[in-house]
Amino acid sequence: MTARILITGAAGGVGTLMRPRLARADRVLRLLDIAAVPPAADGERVETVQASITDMAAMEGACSDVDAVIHLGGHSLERPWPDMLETNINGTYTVLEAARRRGVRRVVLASSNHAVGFVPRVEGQRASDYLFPRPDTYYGVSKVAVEALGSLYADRYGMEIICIRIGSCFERPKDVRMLATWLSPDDGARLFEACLAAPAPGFRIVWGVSDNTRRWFSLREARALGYEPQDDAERFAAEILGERGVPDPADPALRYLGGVWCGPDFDTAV
Ligand code: 15L
Repeated sequence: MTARILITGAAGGVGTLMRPRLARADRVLRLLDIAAVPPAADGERVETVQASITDMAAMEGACSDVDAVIHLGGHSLERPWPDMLETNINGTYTVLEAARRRGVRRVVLASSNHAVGFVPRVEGQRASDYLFPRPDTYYGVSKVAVEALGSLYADRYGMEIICIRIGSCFERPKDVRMLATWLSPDDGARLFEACLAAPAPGFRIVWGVSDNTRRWFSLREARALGYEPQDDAERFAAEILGERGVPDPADPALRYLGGVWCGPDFDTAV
């Protein structure tokens, strides 16, 4: 049977990386973004929707005849509070409420390491799943709210909600911290597939990270869902350390899970 998966934020960074990787012969991807989504290529089983995740009528329409939602939409960097409130928090409420109204039972929510960014990093230890929130920015607060909304919709309405605290999902790690926090695009797709396929997950919070040699985060809960990472940022280590130099262990960028986002000067200018 053909499944239809709605992906919000489909024209964004992670959405663009996931589009080809989540394509399957027995699946239609409904790609939604406030920006124009590139149209379906020949043979691609894709529907495109240009709409805001804060528009309830549009989101209800987008959730019609959908088997699951992957919610990536929203700001992915620090922004002034009103932007976070409207797009990330109200947007996630709207997505979850529209999904509920249209009977979509499973929603995968993109959370972030910045929900717990102010957790100090302990050398040789991996941050556990379900860490209590310690956001490092308004963006981090918005991701805590995303998780809280997911928890509410799971408990109140019996929906299946998986929040992924994504590390750094890019084609390749960009700096020394990302040798620990990298989620390769291929592993990202493996993790989303596990989230879509897991039987009766209820509510979960998992780390989204590859099996990096220098990994800071637990993979226990993600593996329990069926995720089997296959990439390791270590293959980029020589190149990145060559470019950036070996870091001072006292470097503030390595002191907290959130890296430079925890610095006193980190603001909306990023
Ligand atoms: C995030 O949540 C951001 O969306 C992304 O741009 C990266 O900066 C990432 O975290 C990170 O911490 O590397």
